[in-house]
Amino acid sequence: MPNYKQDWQPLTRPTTPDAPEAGWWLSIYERAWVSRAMDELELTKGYKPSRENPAEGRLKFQFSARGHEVPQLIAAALLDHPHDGAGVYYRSRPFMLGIGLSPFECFASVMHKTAGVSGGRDIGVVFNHKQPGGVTVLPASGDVGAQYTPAVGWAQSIAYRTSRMQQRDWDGAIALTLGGDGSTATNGFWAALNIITPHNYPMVIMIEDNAYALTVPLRYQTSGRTVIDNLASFTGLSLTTVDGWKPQALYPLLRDSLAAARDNGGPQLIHVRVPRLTGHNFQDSQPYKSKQELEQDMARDPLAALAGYLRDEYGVNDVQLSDIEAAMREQARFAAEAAWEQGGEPGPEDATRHLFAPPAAIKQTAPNSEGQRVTMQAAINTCLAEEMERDKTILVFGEDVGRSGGVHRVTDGLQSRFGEERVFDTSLSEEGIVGRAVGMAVNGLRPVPEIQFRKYADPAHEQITDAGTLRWRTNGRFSAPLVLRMPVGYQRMGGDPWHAVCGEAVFAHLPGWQIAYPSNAADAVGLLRTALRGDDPVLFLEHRYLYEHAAARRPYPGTDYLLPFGKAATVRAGHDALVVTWGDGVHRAAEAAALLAEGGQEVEILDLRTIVPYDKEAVLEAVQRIGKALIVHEDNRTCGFGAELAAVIAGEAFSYLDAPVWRVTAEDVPVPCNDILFEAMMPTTRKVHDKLVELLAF
Ligand SMILES: Cc1ncc(C[n+]2csc(CCOP(=O)(O)OP(=O)(O)O)c2C)c(N)n1
Repeated sequence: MPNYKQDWQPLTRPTTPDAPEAGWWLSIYERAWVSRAMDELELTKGYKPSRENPAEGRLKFQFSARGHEVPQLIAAALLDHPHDGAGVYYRSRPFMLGIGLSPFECFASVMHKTAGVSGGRDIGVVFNHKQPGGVTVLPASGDVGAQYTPAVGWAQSIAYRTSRMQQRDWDGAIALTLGGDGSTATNGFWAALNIITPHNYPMVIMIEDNAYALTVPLRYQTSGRTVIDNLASFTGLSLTTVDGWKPQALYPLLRDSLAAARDNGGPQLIHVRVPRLTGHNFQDSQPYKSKQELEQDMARDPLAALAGYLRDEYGVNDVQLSDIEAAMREQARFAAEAAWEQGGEPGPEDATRHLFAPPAAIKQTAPNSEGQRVTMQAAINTCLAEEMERDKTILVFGEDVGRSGGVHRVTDGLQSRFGEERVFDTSLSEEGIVGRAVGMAVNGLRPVPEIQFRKYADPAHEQITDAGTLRWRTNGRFSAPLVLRMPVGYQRMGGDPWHAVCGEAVFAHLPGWQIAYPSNAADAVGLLRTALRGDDPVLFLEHRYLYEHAAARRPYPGTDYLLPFGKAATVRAGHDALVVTWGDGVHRAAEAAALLAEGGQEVEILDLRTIVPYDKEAVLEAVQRIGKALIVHEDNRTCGFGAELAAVIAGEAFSYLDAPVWRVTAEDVPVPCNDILFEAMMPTTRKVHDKLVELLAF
């Protein structure tokens, strides 16, 4: 028996591209049959998922690609530049088989074995793939449409590497994304089109239109007959359409579209009609399709059509075709058994592995404490410039950050210094900003996107959650080290519901993101530099009031100044009560502590500096020493990060407490504009002071 794990090779393009030789078509046919056989095998007893008796089936999910195989495999054969990138979705297994993922690995994935692409963590059809000198399949998402903007990031990275970095080996590389007809209604699809078309990025989108999104027919997704009709007036996008059951038309169209994208012909959208020969998944028996529709689907099976083409055009006979089918079925069976027997089981300790990069040693130096104090805004700007000078892969972008230097002036002057390819304005799509950053980070660049205000991260939430879990989902094969800068909180004139949101607790709840929330200029520099040199995604929260506020100014700490994440700072020592806080809370607490010191009471203030990871040791040590703790934060109270801290203190330092753990936080409402309402809602110095008085008297 051959070793299918090792012997499985990526498909190649035909040696005679104008008229592919029979052997090439047969390689497509064979692999299409492997895919078909795998899908069919997965629905047989012993494999088929069973709700009633989960132990009976080897699988928990089955998503069939029957009907989609041939176009995907032709695309895979043409995707052969060593720097090509691909965005895929859950119906892309034929494509994966084409680019070199073996049936053994595919089965190990759906059986949730360690040899699978996620080490047993993810649904086995949510793929990722890296191979030296071959196509990179970007970590896919279970979110429909989430594959588009990361692929855009890959395409933009190609453009950056060829034009700015002059890396000639990237010339001719492209990003290809596959997607279903339903996905053309998603934000990600439109965000992608709006980014790739004005910039002529080398990207191909192949829409596999099977006329249904789960049970919902196409007419609910798009107002034209197909998305292609609606896109007719879209400038900068080449549109083509083809039937997946016509191999003689399919191959030249894919060949020419991919070649055009490789040759500066700009973005291409290929619309391929395919039948979905089964339900959406193993549970769906398609009761919503008419008998006639079902018959029509069967009559349009691209695999049967390819068999006919091989017979008619290449003289392949029925015996040869049925021998191939039998051999491929055997191959699928062998791979399935091998995956079940040898795929490997993870240990319980694996569940929490690979959420973050392995800890790296940080070379810590003392900050320079001499000279003129600079604002936090200026300090971040200087740090970005220094790091961009050092590392040519850093790209800074977002709404208004380029020409104008950002609405907070944090990126002021960076575009004129580093050029438009490295510091640029983006389209108004937060999904596009974060999604493309993910693709760039996976590509090896170091993106530093800005979300203009915390509230406006809402449209990017899907990409943010997926970026956080990317390392874990791929069992540590991929990482997305991007630094997502985000202004938070109120400013000098007060607040409002849209520009003054903090919301760090929402992010702290998402696995995989580190979160920095500095309270002064020196810490901001140290943490930003560490973030820019690390291997994890980092949310870098910059408080708007502190951008220019005198209390947050510090001498510039130095060009190599780094601060480790998870190391709190004692900003004021004391023994009567402890305040644990971060960001602007540090300054509110400092003012309250100064007032209390006038009466002889000494409050200690611990500035967490980073929320994930946070310095649990320092918190518990201080609580044990002082016995009274108040948590102060500007985020809303319920399920705020203070609740987490209070639970940990209660759970791990209960016997040291001389008083309840209390919190001073924002009320559970949005930030109001009116000054009276604002004071009533915010954790003001007065409220911190009064609660400390109560705590000290307890
Ligand atoms: C953001 C999001 N919404 C809903 C779903 C549930 N869902 C999974 S597949 C699917 C239909 C997608 O249809 P289409 O893009 O046409 O691809 P097809 O399954 O037909 O290949 C839906 C609604 C999801 N996974 N992600």
